[in-house]
Amino acid sequence: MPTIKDVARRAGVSIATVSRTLNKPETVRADTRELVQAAIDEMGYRPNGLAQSMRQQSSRSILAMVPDIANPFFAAIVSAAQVEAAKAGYRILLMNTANTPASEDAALALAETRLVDGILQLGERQIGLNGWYAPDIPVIHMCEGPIGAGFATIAINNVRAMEDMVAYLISLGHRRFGFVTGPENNRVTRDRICGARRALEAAGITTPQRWISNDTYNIADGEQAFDDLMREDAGITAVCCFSDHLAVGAIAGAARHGKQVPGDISITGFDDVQYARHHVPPLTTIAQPQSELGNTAISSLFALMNGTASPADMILPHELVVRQSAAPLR
Ligand code: XLF
Repeated sequence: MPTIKDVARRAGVSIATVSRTLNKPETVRADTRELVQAAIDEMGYRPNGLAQSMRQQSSRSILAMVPDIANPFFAAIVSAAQVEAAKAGYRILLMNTANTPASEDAALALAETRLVDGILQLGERQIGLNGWYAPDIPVIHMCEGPIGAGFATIAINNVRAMEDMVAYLISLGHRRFGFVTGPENNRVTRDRICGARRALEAAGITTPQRWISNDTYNIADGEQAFDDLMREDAGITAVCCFSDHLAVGAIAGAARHGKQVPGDISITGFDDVQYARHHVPPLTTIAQPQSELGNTAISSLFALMNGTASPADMILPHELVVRQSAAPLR
């Protein structure tokens, strides 16, 4: 592999000139820059990224910690973040965490060794809590992050969002619900349960509802949860799922039980992922502004990195999207 020394020799300039051409091109004369660039191209020289980050005191990399890369909800957020970051010459590195402590250790190691300049934590675990100390690195918590805890969390109001969904289903005449939630210890699951209870209470509905919690927000768990619901109460008329993935699984479960959606049973999602409008039936769901979440996270992270802002929470708007997977009670 050619080194910077080889390039300098081929271009007939000093190593310092090659280095300045790469890192501060504006300080090098145009004809010299062309000579150096030609040597780089001819030799296929690739600068050593690690050495460059050390010199520039910046890796120009941001770590996105994603609980589940198979969920298009997170993919949409990271794609938007990547486009925004690229405008400032930053790249995004992705870590699939499954919300595990081990992933925190790995992220911390990257942060400590300065291989990343900032972190977007899209999952539940709080960097700086959970027993690991806050590294001296800017972090934006997103989606599942803690609100009002002194961290910078960007998310929707999950309590309100689920309250809106359940109030809508109640307005369609539903009274017997099954709730397919995410992991019980997950902050957004707790918030969404709270929102559902508020809507039930506000409508004076006191009959016991069925709650099935899951280890994940995944499709397979949604299908399994539908079986569990039918064992507990086959007369449920609406199933409120805590993600679109869970709703797709629940709809598959309903088909196995010979139930039409929404004719026999209404099933709703949460997130409004890309496929939600194309699914059969199209999902009634809560839209989270995925592009805006990604863009805002990057601008907030840069503000923290540049010291132009201190950590502050930001609540983005959600929207109830009415499609065909829920219908008035027959
Ligand atoms: O990260 C949260 C939990 O589940 C996100 O809002 C989601 O709904 C993704 O499916």
